[in-house]
Amino acid sequence: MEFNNSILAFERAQKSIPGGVNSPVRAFKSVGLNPVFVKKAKGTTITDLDGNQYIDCLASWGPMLFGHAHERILQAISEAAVNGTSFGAPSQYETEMAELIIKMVPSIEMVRMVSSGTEATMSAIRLARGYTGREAFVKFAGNYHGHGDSFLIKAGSGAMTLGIPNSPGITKGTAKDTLMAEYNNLPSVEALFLERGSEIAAVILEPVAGNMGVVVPTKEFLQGLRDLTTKYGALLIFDEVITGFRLARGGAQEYFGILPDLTTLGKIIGGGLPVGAYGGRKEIMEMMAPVGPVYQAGTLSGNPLAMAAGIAMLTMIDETKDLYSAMERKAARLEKGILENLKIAGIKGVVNRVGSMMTLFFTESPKVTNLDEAMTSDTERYASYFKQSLESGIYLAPSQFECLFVSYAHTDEEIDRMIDANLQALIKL
Ligand code: HOZ
Repeated sequence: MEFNNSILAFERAQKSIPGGVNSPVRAFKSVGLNPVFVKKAKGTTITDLDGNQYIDCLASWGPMLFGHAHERILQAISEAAVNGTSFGAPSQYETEMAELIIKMVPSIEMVRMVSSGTEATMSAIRLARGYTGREAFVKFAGNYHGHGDSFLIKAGSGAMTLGIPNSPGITKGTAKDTLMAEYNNLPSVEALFLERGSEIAAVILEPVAGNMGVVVPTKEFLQGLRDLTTKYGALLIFDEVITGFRLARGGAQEYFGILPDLTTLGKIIGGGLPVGAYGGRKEIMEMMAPVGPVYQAGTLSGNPLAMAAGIAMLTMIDETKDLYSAMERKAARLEKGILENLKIAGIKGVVNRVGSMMTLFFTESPKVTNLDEAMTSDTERYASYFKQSLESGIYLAPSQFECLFVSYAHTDEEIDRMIDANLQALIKL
């Protein structure tokens, strides 16, 4: 494969954009390669500037359940655009979107739209603090909730990939209110509540972690968090930016049958356009201005193009009866193939999967249930695996600590090609 045009594009980009990218993990730094510049994407196929084609397993970090440039989403965007691209004033799109989210997500009675998952989590924490009158919150090592100051402490995703989980620029004053606990370790949360229960406004988590690679919670862990937060009068916040509408119509909360007080959403609900949202019980959400005193605002919040795309996306999700069963079947087949390949290639690894999200960890550890275990992965081995996969036409996340996403749009033939490419890559490691 030739990458000459991507190399030139990256050289040019680095002169005007820090690191040549607008989000760090895209720079392919941790896999030691030049990033591939995308020219276009349609369905499950990405085409780069050099004309190379890849089966896409990144899905724009999750949202492309139906593949890229889906006709219904394109049509919704173009129909909306004719009538104006931003109003900074209410439109009925926003209400329709809110009604769809409320209908589909079990715990949401009211919802506020914002423009990214980062805005959603920042606002949800502010709301939890305003509602409870408390300042601290509990976050789990390796969970990533966007780049708001108070979340960049032992953060996953790009921050972890690049070795900067605690970013400079976060003041001690901010950091002191973020209490750290270990994922899947309920006693680590109990200890914090025992010590500082009356100061804790919320516990926030990814109900399936996707930003230290996929890490699956035990049902007891989630139930324990629900019980603890209720006991101490703190709010439970599920960050469903990745899991919302991907694991089930009602997200991880429907999948596991455990309801949070607040939920944050992103990515999928914009059908690929920049959108986030946070929602929950009415009495909590009515703390937000202009009804209540907690402030949050944005000219682009509820943007008509993003709402139109999101309405089309959620409507398709609602109408596609075999969506989750089909993704489960395809992802299970891929998982089985990868596990068999590991045996054939004699390579140690752990595959964590829930529904259509999975990660192959190159680790000797028998399981990966928290950040420490995720960190035992051989990231250099992942980098070689990534490179081999790319050259066989498979586009994976450029980091060990992210997810592989199976889409409804992937065909069985593509799943077989992924399994074949996986074996070829493993054999060469
Ligand atoms: N936070 C994203 C991964 N979980 C990365 C977003 C991006 O680089 O585009």
